Amino acid sequence: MIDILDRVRCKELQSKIVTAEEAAAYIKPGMNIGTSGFTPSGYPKAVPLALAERMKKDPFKINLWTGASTGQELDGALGEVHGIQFRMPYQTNKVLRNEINKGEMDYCDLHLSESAQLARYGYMGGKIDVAIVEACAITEEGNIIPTTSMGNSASYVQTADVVIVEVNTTQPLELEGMHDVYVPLDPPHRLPIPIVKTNDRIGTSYIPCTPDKIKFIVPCDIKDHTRPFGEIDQDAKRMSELFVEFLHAEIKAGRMPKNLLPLQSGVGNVANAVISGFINSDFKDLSVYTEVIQDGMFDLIDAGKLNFASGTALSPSPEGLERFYRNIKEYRKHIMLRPEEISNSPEVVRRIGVLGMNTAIEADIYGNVNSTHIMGTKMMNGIGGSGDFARNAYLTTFFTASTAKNGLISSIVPMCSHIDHTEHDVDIIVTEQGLADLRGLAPKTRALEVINKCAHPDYRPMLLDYFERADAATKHAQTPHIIKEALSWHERFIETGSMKK
Ligand code: 0RQ
Repeated sequence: MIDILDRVRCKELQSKIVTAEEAAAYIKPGMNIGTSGFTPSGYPKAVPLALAERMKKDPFKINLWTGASTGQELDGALGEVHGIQFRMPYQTNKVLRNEINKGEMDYCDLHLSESAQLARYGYMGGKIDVAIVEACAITEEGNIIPTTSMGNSASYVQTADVVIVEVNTTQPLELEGMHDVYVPLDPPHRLPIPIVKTNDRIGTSYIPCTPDKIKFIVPCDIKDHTRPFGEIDQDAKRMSELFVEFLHAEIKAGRMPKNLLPLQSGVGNVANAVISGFINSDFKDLSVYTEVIQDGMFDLIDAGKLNFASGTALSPSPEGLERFYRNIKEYRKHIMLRPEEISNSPEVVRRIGVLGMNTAIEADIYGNVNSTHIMGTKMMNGIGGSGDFARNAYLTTFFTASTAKNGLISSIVPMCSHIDHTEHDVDIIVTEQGLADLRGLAPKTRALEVINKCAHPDYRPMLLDYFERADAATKHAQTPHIIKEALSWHERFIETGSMKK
C-alpha cells in the first residue's frame, strides 16, 4: 500500500483508491470503453479481469476502443467471455479473430493515426463513457503518467465522461519523462505539428487530467504480458540482407544520406528480423520514427548505431522487456513515446522522409498489397499503422516470404484478394527470392519486375503465363487482367488446398 500512496501524489485522489471489482462494477452493458494499450504494453489489466469475471456470472457486452492490439488480460479475457460487441482500431488476438470471422463481433479496422480523431468526433457510436488507463503515477495536479505505451490514452482521457486509472506498481517510475503528449486541435483550428527531427519534444510528459475527472484509482501488480519473437529464419535473414544491399546502392546513387532517413518498421517476426539485420551493416547514427519499438532497436542502441527512436509503444519480447527495465536509465536517453496520432502522423512522416518497412500477406503482380485478409475474406489482424506510413513514407517497402503454408500458397498472385496498399503507394517489394524496385515503372514493366524478382520459382512460370495471356487478351491494356481468372488462384486454394495446378 505504501508504494501505491507514493505513486498517487495528489492527496485528494488517495480516497478514490478502490479494488478492481469495485471499479469494474461501474461499467454498464453497452458502454463505450476507451483504454490505454498498444500491443501487449501499457494496457489496463486488473479492471478488465474483474470485468470479465462479472461477465462470466452475468453475461453482457461492451464496446472496446484501444490504441491497437493489447494483451491477454484485456482482449483475451473479455474475448473469452464474449464480452465485446464492437472493437476498434486493431487487434491480434486469436479469440477475437475467431469472434470477428464468425460474425459475433463488429470490428472497425482503422488507420491508427485517425482513430483518436474519429473517437473525439463521436463517429463510433457516440462518446467514450469510461476511459481506463494504466499509469505508473498520478502527479500532484491529477495528471496521469503513462507506462509502456501512449496509444490513444490522451484523447480517450480528454473525451471520456469518467476516468479509471490503474496504477501499475510493476512499471518503473523511471518511465516518467519518456512520454511526449500532444493532442492536436481538430480542424479548422489545427496547427502544424512542429516535429522536424525524430527527437523533437512538443508536448507534456503526462496526460493532462484533473482530479474531479478521475472516478477510481485501482492498484495493479500484473506485468505487461509481452509476446516472444520466433527464431529469425533464413527467409527473413535473406530479405534483410537484400534490403540492406539496396540501401547501400541508394546511398551510392546520392538518394539517401549515409545515416539513412528515419526508419519505421511494422510488428512481427519479419519486421524484427529486418531491423536486427541492420546490426551487421555499417550504418550508424540511425534514427527511428515508428509506432512500435522492438528488441532489434534495443540491439541497435546497445551497438551505438541508433541515436534516437520515437514511437508510441515499447513492444519487446519478455526478455526484451526485462532488458529494457534493467537498462532503463540508458534507454530513456534514446526513446520517446508519443500518442499514435503523432507517432503515425502522415504530416510528420511525409515531412521527415520516413523509410517505411511493413509486412504483406500477399502482393500482386502490379504491386498492390494485402496486409489484412486471408483469401480475401477472413481478417488476420488489421491494417494497423501500415497505411499511415505506406502512403506517406519517402520509401515504402513491403516484405513477405514468397510462399506460405509450406509452399501451397504463393504470396505473389495475379490479383490481390483484398487491397490495403495500392500500387500507387508501394515502392519496393522484397521476398527471399529478390527485391523488386517499382519506382517510376508503368504497370506492365512493374509486373515483370515483381514476377522475375520476387515470385517463387514454383509459381514464376504460372505468373508469366497469366501475365502474357492477359496482355494479349486485353490488347496490351494499361493493366492487363483476365477478370474471370484473376482470383482463380485463391479459388483453387480454397477448393484443393493448394494454389498449384
Ligand atoms: O499463419 O500463424 O497460421 O502460421 O499469416 O505470417 O509469415 O508469420 O508473418 O508474423 O510477420 O505477420 C501481414 C499478418 C504478417 C502482419 C502480417 C499466414 C502465415 C501465418 C503470419 P499461421 P508470418 P508475420 C504495425 C504495422 C498488418 C499490420 C501492420 C500484420 C500468418 O505483419 O498483421 O503491418 N500486418 N501494422 O502462414 C495465407 C498468404 C499468407 C498467409 C502469410 N499469402 N495467404 N496465409 N500467411 N502469408 C503494427 C501495428 O499497427 C500495431
